[in-house]
Amino acid sequence: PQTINLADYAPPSFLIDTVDVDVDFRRGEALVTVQLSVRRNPAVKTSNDPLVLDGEDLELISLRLDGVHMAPDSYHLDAGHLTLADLPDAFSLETVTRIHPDGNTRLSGLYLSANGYFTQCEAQGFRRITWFLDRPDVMSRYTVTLHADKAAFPQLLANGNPVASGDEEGGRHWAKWQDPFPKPCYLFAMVAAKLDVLRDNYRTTSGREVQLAIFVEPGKLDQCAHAMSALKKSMHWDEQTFGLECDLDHYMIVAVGDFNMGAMENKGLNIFNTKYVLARQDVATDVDYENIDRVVAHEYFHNWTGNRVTCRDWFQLSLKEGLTVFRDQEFGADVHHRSVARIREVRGLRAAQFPEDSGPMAHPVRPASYIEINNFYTATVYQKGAEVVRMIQTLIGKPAFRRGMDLYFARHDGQAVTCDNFVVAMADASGADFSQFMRWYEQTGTPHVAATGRYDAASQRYILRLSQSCAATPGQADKQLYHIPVAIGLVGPDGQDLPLRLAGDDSGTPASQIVLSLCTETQEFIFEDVPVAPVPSLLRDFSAPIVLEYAYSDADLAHLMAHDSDPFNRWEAGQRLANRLIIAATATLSTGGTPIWPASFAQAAARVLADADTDPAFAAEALSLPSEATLAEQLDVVDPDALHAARNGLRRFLTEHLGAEFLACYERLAPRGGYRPDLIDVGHRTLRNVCLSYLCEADSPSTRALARQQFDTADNMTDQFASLMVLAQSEGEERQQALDAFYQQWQGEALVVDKWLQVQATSRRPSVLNEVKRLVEHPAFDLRNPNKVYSLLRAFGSNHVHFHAADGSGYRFLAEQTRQLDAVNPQVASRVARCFDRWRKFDASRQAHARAALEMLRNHAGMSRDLFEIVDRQLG
Ligand code: B3K
Ligand code: ZN
Repeated sequence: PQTINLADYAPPSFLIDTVDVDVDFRRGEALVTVQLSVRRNPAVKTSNDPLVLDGEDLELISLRLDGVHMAPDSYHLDAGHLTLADLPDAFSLETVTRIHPDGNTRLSGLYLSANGYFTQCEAQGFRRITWFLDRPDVMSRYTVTLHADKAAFPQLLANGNPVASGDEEGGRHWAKWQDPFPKPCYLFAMVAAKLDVLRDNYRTTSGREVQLAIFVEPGKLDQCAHAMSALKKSMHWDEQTFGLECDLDHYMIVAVGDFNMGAMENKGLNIFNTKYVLARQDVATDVDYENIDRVVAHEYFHNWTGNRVTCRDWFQLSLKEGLTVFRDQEFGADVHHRSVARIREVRGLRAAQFPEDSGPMAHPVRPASYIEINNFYTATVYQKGAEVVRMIQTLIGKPAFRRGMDLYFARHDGQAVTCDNFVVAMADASGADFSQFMRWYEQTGTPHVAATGRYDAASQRYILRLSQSCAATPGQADKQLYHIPVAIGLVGPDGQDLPLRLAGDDSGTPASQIVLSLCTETQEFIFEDVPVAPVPSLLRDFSAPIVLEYAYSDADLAHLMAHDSDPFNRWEAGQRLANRLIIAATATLSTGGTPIWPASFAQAAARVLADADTDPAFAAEALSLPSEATLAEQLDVVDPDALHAARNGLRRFLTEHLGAEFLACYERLAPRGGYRPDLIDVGHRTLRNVCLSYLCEADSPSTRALARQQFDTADNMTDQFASLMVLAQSEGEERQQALDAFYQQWQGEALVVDKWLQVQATSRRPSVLNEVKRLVEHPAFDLRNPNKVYSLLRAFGSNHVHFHAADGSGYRFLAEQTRQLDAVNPQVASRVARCFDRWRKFDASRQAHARAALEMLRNHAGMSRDLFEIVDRQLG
């Protein structure tokens, strides 16, 4: 397969001003008639370039140029392209194409799902519907007419506004939609289906009425209220925070059960995975409710950051994704719990993005090349991209950041632009120099910053020395220096922040926290008038996506855990302690020893529990240990069995010492009746369920009874699922009973069945692979449904200890499933294959098993481009 390079970008030779689409759905086929008004791009000098339209799996029926039928010898058709030469400067082109949505298992382009037809065009699905210049810098005005059987497909939807509709003979009907905004074709969407609809409306600050609608599978209307409220909250938040109003008359969300990713921001017609729409207290957890808020907000925010201002090319993907994730993060922080939101973001970054950045798929936030663009919707482009935007805000401050956003829209509304355009707007609005900062977009890898501190009592000075480095990554041996914002405070012995005054800076009153810019390899920062030796609180609120090393003593960490005014660093101090203990214990276990856990750690956890009532959600995070995937990154050669035993050993140690405290907390937080997904109740449930999971480490009849009782009496999915999760680890008979009862109760709710699969695939029990193999054959599983695949197969691939089983059984199983999946849905197959990314971090024998599994995959006939790129890099 061919590699596409950013360096080869050239503007399109032709532009397409208007697109008139007519789709006739008949007997499992769709006849797509499209009129394009095309002209040569005045910005491109050459006058005789041919027009090369993209097309994939299309059957061309006829072609007319300015109304005149074109004979097959007057154009050129090859796999993927329709080429027309000797064209006038402006012309109309009509194509008639037949497509087969019923057989489209890739879920890209137009496809059949339960209740009707749906589309997914980003990144390159539009070419699977019709011939087009399928690239984001070609923006056009669309009109869409749909025709279909009226009884089977009562809803006919497309982007923009409904302009006309009517009946046709044979029980059919049609509807015409017009989108007033020019858009790239990746934002095109249409739906022909039988769905229920929840309607509402929203009035913007300037008085515009927006009609809101959420379409769902019949019978699910009682699961739409939360998504609707999320949409209205998002609209309000974007007006308040960024002065951005909705520009549409109609904003529609359509939920579909078969969907490759989370959701899609098509202009005015978002299409969502049901997972991010449907919620009711008995079927969705608190985390689901929060995720729905975030994803609804994310897609809504794209209307400005992505749709009004879009990407010039797919290398600029983070222009819209990094920025929009940052926006949904800030929204989530405002409507939920700011520090817990931040903690979870950083957990996610460490568990997924850091490993990605030091593995075979490492790529810059703005990649320089790709084989298949769908492989680059990654933690790096999304989450690290959001961190890069956040660093800009941290460096220039919120008011300047807002001015930068305003300037960005003033300059680029209606355009397809690059990441540079965004950063230049931020620089111009703030006066800051971001030239060195741009390396965050270009270099791969996670920088490390080593910090040392020295207190000089005689001169009352504290000298902080920071040194940056970044290890070589594939294709980038030498790294240039980064511009790293390091937010810091100095915590005194009484736990208060000391006032900070940098030597040579006499301006204003000393702050309790400042942002240092580390731009050289090593830099010293001297703080004056420091009355006592402080404990430095470094990288507050995780001000940069780096690894910060500082030789904290256990006492320093306990001090920060108890007192740091920065909640993130209070949490971080506990993570550092736990991390240190687990890594040391892993080494001990690997060499046949028995770890000894310090009582001080149990005491620190006891203090967290004792203070838990002030902020239970935070306490829950503080009591949760770093994940095995995160811990594994710190080891040169991972012994997954020892790591697993070490981490669980520390959990059991806490249970043994704090059993009474966990139980007391569990009982104190008993539900007060009535379910509310609000800050207080969510905090209580989260902490209570963390206590339950510690209590159940004992796996005794009494703890199983406790979990079983919660399972039987819960009036909400959060509590029911939390108890199922702990029972699923148990060796007692309660395990199978609970799993069976859960399936009996929820087999009609697809999203709950996904949870049932996931809880079994992620179990610690030694027999998990056999259970997963049985579940692949279970009627509840379906290789064609991405949610099922993610819940069972990818979840198993994230089961650190069992996927990396010493005998290679986990590798063989997942590779074989991936091979079968690739023939059905390459995008999903390549996501599952990413579970193999870290195979080289394990011992020689595991590596040999993994290599054999990957080579089997690489050698299979008819492998997709998607999967090829992943496996080829992994075998590298
Ligand atoms: N923009 C879509 C992602 C499309 C992925 C294509 N493989 C969802 C989002 O980020 O909002
Ligand atoms: Zn997005």
